[in-house]
Amino acid sequence: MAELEGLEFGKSDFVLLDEVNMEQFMENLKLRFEKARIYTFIGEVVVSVNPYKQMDIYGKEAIDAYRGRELYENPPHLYAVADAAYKAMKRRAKDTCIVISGESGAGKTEASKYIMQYIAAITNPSQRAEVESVKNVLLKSNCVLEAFGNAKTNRNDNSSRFGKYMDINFNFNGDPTGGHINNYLLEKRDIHSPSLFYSMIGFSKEEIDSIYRILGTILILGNLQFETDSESVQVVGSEAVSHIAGLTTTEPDNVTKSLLYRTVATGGGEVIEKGHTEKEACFGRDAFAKALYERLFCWIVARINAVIEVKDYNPVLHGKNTVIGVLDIYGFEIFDNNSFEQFCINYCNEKLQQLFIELILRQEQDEYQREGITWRHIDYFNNQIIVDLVEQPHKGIISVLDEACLTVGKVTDTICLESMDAKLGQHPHYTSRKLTPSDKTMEFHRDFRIRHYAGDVTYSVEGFLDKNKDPLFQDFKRLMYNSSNPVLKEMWPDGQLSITEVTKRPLTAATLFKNSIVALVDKLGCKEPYYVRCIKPNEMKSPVLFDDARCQHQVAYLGLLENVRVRRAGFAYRQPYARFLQRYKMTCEYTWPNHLMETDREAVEAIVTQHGFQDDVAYGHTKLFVRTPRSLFTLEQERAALIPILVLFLQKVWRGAL
Ligand code: AD9
Ligand code: MG
Repeated sequence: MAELEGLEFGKSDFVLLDEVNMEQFMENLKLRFEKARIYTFIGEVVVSVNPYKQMDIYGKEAIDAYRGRELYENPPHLYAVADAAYKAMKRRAKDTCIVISGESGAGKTEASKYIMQYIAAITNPSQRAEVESVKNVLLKSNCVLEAFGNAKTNRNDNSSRFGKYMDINFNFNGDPTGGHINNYLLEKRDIHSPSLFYSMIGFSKEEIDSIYRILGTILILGNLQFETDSESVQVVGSEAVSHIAGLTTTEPDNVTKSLLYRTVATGGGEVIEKGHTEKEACFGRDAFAKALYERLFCWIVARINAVIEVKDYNPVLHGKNTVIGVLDIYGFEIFDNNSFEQFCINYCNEKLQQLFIELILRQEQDEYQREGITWRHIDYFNNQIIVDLVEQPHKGIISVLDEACLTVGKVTDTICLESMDAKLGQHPHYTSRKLTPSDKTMEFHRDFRIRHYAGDVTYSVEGFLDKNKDPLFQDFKRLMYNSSNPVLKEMWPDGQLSITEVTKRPLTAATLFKNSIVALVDKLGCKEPYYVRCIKPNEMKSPVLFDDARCQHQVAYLGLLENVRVRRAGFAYRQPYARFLQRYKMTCEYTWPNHLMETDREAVEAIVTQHGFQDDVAYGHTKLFVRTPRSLFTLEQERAALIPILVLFLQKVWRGAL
């Protein structure tokens, strides 16, 4: 609860509001934004508003001010959370994670970069070369991934089209030893003009050459046209094909064949070649370009992981290996036209909200109950019901989609929508709009609506099935696998299967995505979480505009008010009696060097009473709960002042002077 700034900048912790309601919350948020105070705490959570201008608050001076300090000693800042996560990791050997959430353009990626920079700045004070090189690679990997994974959208000029979770591993010294990156669903639209990149780490010349060749192929595919003459489909012009063959080191004839035909196995096990229609050929070409990009991206992530992987770690020699995870993942998206990608992104945000509820709200309440502390129950909306709507086996939307994709024969998006309507029509968070003619066109809607925790989103079903299936014909995979370029071949191991072997259907895109998000949530769930909640102040990318309605909507769906309520009703700090005693027993005459009381709890009571903050605490069955961090701050200061005296004392004892 930093109160170090004057009140003209508003309250630096929402917990300090006179009353917890939306009006006061928004007033404070707006005032702080206008005074260029873009960060505000809710206890340990940092709420950040995108300033849309360069701020002079990230330099060396700021880093020094936050290094090793307690959260409440400085004004709210990303560095304060980064330091808290780092301290928990270093002092208590806890794995921690920093979850950065918010909608597109709210400032998540920028925040993750500042956090990484901070961690890089405060580690390895002795400048050991091998640690410096690890840090360098970790920071640089971000540029490479951004060059590949970002695109300009109408909501953000530099929008991440993939979610990124990065684990940073630390040794017992608290220095980074390596890391690991997971990426989630690279959006496959609008990536026909990849940006070039320059900072390659650990790639061989041959690999870099291959990357450029693949990018070249994608660009050519983007311009490749088909024409239909006398019933057969042709590629327009012959240069494109020979270009592609040259770049991918494959045979031009095979390239043409893959573009115009597909191999199919008949029911009797016969293998035949079937010519594409022009439409199918276009579809195949686009799927090929997208798959090339996607595999290239995954391959680059895998290569970066190979470089940053922790090597030669010996737990016996090096102690426990701890981790800080940083998650930067696309926020909730509501566009004019929402499709499969938005469906996945929004599902992911439901899962993260569920984790937030789980960790912050429920755990907090459960603990008070367990410890026998009087506690007023806080009502909050539990979005599990929406998570179930999407992911429940046999019933949820993903399962209906998958079923439709696996059905042999022609299942269209509309048929799939009917099946969803039939199964989910009664669900309180699902609305079918199929039977309502749209007002202007009198056409029937082909969409469904989900009442997300963040608001209603209408999804158009068009293209859902194609995007959910693996749309790439096996012929392209085989073409790539047969390339004489080893790098390319490595990216397409599934190309070695013949058509009769490809019987088992690959997992659908939605199921793969779901599995990766479930794994992510498991990973986060076992770490101590820290949160950065990003808010986008306006749609104009303006540094001066605070759009009240837009901001209020975000505050509502991020659950920030509930967060404040829980925090206020609760206790900022807690510790088992024994641990508390061990740390602070030197500050009280009754407990130093050892107490004579019956229980540790009584000894702790003696310390608390001696320092006069008995009204600020509650005694649980096993732990002491402290309402405001200030009380603890006093204890910490006293302890810090006593330590040198104690050391002197002990030295004298040691030398026999006493
Ligand atoms: V998306 O879900 O990837 O589309 P993000 O990641 O939430 O989105 P991003 O971090 O890319 O948003 O921020 C968008 C833009 O806002 C940046 O390109 C900056 O121009 C601007 N921004 C965000 N945070 C800051 C900041 N702390 N200081 C200055 C900022 N500018
Ligand atoms: Mg981003």
